[in-house]
Amino acid sequence: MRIKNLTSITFVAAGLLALASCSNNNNTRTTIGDDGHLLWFNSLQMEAPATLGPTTLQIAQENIAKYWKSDRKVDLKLNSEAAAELGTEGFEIDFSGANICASANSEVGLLYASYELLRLQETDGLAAQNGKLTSVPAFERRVLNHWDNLDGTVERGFAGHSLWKWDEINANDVAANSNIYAEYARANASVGINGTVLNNVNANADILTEDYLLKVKALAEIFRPYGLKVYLSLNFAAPKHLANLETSDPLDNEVVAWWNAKVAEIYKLIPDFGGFLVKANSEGQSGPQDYGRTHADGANMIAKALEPFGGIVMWRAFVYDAKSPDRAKQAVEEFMPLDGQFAENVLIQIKNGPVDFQPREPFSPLFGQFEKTQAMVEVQITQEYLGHSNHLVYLHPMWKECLDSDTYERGEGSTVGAITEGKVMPYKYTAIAGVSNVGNDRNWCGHHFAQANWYAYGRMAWNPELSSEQIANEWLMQTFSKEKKFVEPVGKLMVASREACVKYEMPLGLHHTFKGPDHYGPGPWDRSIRPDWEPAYYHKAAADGVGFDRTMNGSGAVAQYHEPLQSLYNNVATCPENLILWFHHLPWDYKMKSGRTLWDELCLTFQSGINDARSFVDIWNSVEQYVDHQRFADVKAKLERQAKDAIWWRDATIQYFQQFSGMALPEGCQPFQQKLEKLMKYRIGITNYENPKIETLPEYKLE
Ligand code: BDP
Repeated sequence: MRIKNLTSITFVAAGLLALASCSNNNNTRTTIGDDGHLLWFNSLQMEAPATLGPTTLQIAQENIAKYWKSDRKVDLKLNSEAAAELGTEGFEIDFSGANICASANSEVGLLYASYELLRLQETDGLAAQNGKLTSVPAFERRVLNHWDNLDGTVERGFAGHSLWKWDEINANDVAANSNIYAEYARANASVGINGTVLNNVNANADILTEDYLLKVKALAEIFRPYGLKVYLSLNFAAPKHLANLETSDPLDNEVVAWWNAKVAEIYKLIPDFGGFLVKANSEGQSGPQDYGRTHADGANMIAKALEPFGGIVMWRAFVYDAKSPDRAKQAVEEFMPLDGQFAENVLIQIKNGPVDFQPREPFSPLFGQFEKTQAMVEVQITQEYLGHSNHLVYLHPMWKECLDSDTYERGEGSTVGAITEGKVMPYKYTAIAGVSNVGNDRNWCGHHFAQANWYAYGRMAWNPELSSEQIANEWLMQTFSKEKKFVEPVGKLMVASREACVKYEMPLGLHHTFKGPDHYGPGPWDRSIRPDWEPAYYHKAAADGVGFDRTMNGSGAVAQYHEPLQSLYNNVATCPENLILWFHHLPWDYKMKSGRTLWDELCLTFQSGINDARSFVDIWNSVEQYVDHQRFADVKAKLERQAKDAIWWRDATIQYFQQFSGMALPEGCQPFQQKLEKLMKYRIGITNYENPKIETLPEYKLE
């Protein structure tokens, strides 16, 4: 059809819309949110916010004025008398009177209260409320880490390009900027996220130039009414790069003066600037060790500059050396000798596990070991190792597993969560970080269900007690449909999806068996420029068995855990089987608790992961009537892809291991669909970590 003029375009568009709604039955909400852009505001059909304008209080008031549907009036009250324990961000909602009364010490507390009310309304949670609901965030700083580069690419980003259009950000007329930034800030505020690190930890020093800082200021002004503070990743060598100093030595007076002046310049522009995130002396990034100084010297120099302004340093513990026989031990080895040396406004930002965001790792032992240093957890929301934005993997169960892990370091109950919330030792600052999965894709996160991970991260950072089920269900109700026949099965699917991914990617404690460097797809044979980037470093598959011996007879990493964990992990008979190959190298015919050999168990666990992924397609097909056609089709295609990928992962990993075990597939396993030789030849064309473009995906059949 040739479209001749504007009128006919409108006509065609209207016709398509009409068609779309005809093709769905009554239960389906065919809305303008079909493309997923409205996130969890879909059920409210929230309008796009203005880029700039209303104050925090006005946003809270408008939330209620526009979107509150009940006859009961809501009063928003600032500075209530009873509210001291609510702190600066908490709120109380009193449902007992004729009017519902929300009170808080600050405007942002009321803003959070308004989102809580809307969430309760949209998830049928109001009826259960009759007394007072008090809500105070568990972590003071609930931060997103964007690994966004200044050139617009996103490291490990799978949702298009960076949201930040640095070339287009208008520093002189903030209101003229795109309102996507306000939409982004609103989404964060609605789930309690109050900080955002705008740039990649592999930081370009240029972010600290005046040109960029003016743009950062413009973004900060858009974010401010939503309670969202801006932080930046810094490049430790910035004094050399930007000011041509001869050194970036943290004990050099000129360097110290440069940072002091730079920090003062930032606070002049952005009075509520949150602070810096630092990746130093890791994977080629510069750091204090370049000058014979320690992480503490480096962190404290920056911390001192920030201190008068209330800023913090989040100094990452992600360090490892190519020559080490066990990378999992290195953060403890490098940071424990510095315990007690860090300034009060330094937090050590530690990945949940000791290696690198694998589908399952034990918790990092550094959390418990620190006695005098504030630790914070870093989780990864973007699915670097969990199927990128092609797989539906709801990550909350994985993060909660870490927060709920008991370190036993300060007696029973000193969980990672309790420690980092400052409940075990008093912390001046508490924080949590999540590596963002947001890009400029229309649906923000690449996969519609990846939005749930952004949502869940915020909800967890505010309240780590919430269950995975609750968060999944409330997200589904707001994002898709309140229909019980939809929420129940799909909620279960979400909660099961992380374990499914562990099973089809790398079960029983296996880790890092990916194809590099994109970390998508199986590649246990893969080679790299560094031995510790090669899968064989981790799986150690050989004729005598598989797994990494981290016992006292092996690398000794178990010794970094407090008793009873040390003995529990060290002893193969007591080591949890879901981590057994993390801690033990075992013969292929090792007898598992099920009575099966390790080999059979491995094959059958992969198969069970395939079955789960396959069942997700069926579950999704069964709820078609409750989902708009566009999101239904998008998710269906990705779920099919995920189920095929699960077979691919199994085919490749098991056939590769079979070369060493010499054992056959046990009964209950589907035959291989593709031969190892062929699978080893597949190359995936991913460049710049942008949307994965798989050019040569092996052909798989689902049936
Ligand atoms: C690894 C990523 C790499 C990051 C690094 C980090 O592969 O792209 O730069 O972590 O956290 O997981 O610094």
